[in-house]
Amino acid sequence: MAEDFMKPAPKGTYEPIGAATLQDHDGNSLRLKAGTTTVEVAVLADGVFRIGAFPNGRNFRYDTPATDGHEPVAPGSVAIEETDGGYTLKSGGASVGVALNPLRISFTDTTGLTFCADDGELGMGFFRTPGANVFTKPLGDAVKLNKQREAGERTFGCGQRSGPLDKSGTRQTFYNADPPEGHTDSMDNLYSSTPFTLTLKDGRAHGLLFDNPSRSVFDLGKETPGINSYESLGGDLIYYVFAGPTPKDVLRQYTEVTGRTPLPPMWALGNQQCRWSYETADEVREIAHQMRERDIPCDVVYLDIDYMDGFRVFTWDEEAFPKHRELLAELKADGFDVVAIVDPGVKVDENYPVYVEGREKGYFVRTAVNEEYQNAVWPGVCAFPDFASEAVRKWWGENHRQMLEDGISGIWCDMNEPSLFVPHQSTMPDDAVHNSGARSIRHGEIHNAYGQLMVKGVREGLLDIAPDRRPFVISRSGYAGLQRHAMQWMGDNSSWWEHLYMAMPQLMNVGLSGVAHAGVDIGGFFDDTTGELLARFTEFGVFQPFCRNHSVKGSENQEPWAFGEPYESVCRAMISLRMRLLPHFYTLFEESHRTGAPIMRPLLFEYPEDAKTYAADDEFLLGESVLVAPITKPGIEHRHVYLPKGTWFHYWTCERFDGEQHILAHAPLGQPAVYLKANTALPLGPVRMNTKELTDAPLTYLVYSAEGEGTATLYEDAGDGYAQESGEYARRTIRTRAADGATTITIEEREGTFVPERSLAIVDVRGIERPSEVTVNGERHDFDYEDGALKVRFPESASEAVIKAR
Ligand code: MIG
Repeated sequence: MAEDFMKPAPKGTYEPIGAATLQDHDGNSLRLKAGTTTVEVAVLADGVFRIGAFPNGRNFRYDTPATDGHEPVAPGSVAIEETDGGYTLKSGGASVGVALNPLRISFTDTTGLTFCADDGELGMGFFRTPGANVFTKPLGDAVKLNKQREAGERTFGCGQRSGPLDKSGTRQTFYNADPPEGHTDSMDNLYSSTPFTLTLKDGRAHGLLFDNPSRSVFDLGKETPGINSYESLGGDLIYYVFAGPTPKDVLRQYTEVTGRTPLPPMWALGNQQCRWSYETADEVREIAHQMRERDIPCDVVYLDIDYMDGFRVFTWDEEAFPKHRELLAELKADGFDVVAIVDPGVKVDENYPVYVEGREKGYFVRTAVNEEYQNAVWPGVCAFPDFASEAVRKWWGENHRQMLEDGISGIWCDMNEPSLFVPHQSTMPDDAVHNSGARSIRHGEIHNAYGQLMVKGVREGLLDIAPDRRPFVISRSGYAGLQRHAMQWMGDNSSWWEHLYMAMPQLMNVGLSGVAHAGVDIGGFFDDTTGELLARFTEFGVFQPFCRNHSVKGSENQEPWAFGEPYESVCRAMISLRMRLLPHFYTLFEESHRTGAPIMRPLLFEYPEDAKTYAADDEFLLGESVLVAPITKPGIEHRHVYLPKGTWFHYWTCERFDGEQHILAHAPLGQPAVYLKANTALPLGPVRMNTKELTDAPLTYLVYSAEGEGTATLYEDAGDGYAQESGEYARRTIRTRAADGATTITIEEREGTFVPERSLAIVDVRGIERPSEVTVNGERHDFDYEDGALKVRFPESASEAVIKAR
């Protein structure tokens, strides 16, 4: 059977669910019966619906890793109405309609638009194979859902992908794997699977989560233009529908079910330097030293697999890293946090306590014939923790205690698809068994969630060990809801211009799929980069939520200084700009934590009614107000940019543009095309070598002013810990209004009790003529005006500042 595990089992014949009858109902759900299948239709929150079909007399269960056992609180007021031939459940203006004969389900949003209607003929159903048994079909019957695809409907999301933003008319496979070098469209499934789509139709957004962590395929109008189908190898048929009607609503609704990104520690937003591997303590010291010596801001250095003793997790190579505690303390004193890699494979070694303990406690995955499942990874032959079990996750988490006590700040979880060496870059067979927990589960039933269950254990462990700190966990693999536990990096991209381009649609779809904290390796992982590619990659990379340069063993060095001038200066300037942008990034992280909104946003997220944004693959918004359009080809300085509705200013030259327009941007090396939205203040901090460096330097509100008005937000807190949850944060709204020759900027009173260190704030207004006078809170005030920039300083303590320039 071993050689068959990459191939799905024979599927059998599809049988749609037929007529159903009502069994019972409560305030927000109906239970129906169709043959031996029980179907539940529930309203979980306004605009959030859940459908579950449980075949063969199986019980209801929704506790997949996507929800992590959390269920939104049902709304108080669901109206259940009997209709001609079925029922309607209505809540908050959106509804689900259930027709009984045959059982077909459809939805209506608050604008009255019907969406996600079952295909009349195919509906939902199961693939039956007479005579199948647990060896021929270890996962039972495959399941399939068929929905009508409306004319003009466009599909986005689908988590981590290699192709363009728009997935309409394609087939997408969800099966976590460590793909061959050089991600391309020929293998659409990568390390992580988020079986979620966001669709747009007439500017209205809806979402669908097909919650099944076994191998799944979405066909988004490819096989049959009028059908979207969603299919999994086995298990139950559970899906959630999110009624929108804006993309923001869909992300809020989706993350109500799958969870939101916790606030990261501030240091994790700083610049990070990695390589496979900095192999000795002295090499790590040298990298840290170079960063400081060359004035290149850096918060984090990484330890890749070579810090371990023979790749045994939770050990140190004492020769290459003698006295590692001293090394970590020295780095800390110099403002560096250190993140270390931990893979799931545990070396089979009788003299290695982690293995021996895991084996004795029965904590490893078993084979179909109940032996320890073993395969080779970096350490040689390994066993694999059964992360589906809570006890195993707890044990795994606890194993990080010494690392944290030694001074490691964050944990990087790699190879957790899991990736295996035999055969090369394969993964665990579907018929392996997870039986350390409450129930026995075939690996194939939860394959796509293995990595996510690992990082759940790591995050919870770090929280137990250091309850006052915010855990920092990176994962390569994940499933829907990964954002609750870890941030995600995109794995092994290549040092190719194509991959600089690909990073944008990839990260935007990841963001639309709930994972806001994400990034690709700057400079590219595989292959050798060049000075120009590194510089252009960095021009893009510093705008990612996660900013880390990383590359493969044996490649050319690609630290920011590796190619000399002019590239080193470009990298320094870009990384310095990143540091200046941290107040804005942090504000976006807090918004995402509260609402699920992505940080790096496709234009369509803010402008869903403008169809021209749907193909804007190579530009993005940071929040609402910063538009970035990187250069992704060698030897050019110009590119096309689409500016959406509104007034925009070029960041470097202050040139003004009206939106809903295609323009040609000039972007010489060091000046990537960045545009700021008029009247939307951008909070900029000082350039620091790291985020721990104390500063009382003023904060600058950069405002490009044009007739009209706008608002922006600044959110701040201590940058780590949890005091913000009891009110120790500071949120300010900044309003800008330009009319009748005067620009008025109101920095509203601070909400929350956090008080920043600085004593001064600066308002820096562009796009206006030299004013004849400036007033602050009604009093005439000093100002500078130079090169078209008006600067006004005022005390940070001003509870409200109204700055008027006329
Ligand atoms: O088999 O730890 O994606 O970032 O440097 C390769 C070594 C294992 C893959 C990760 C990459 C990391 C590398 N790892």
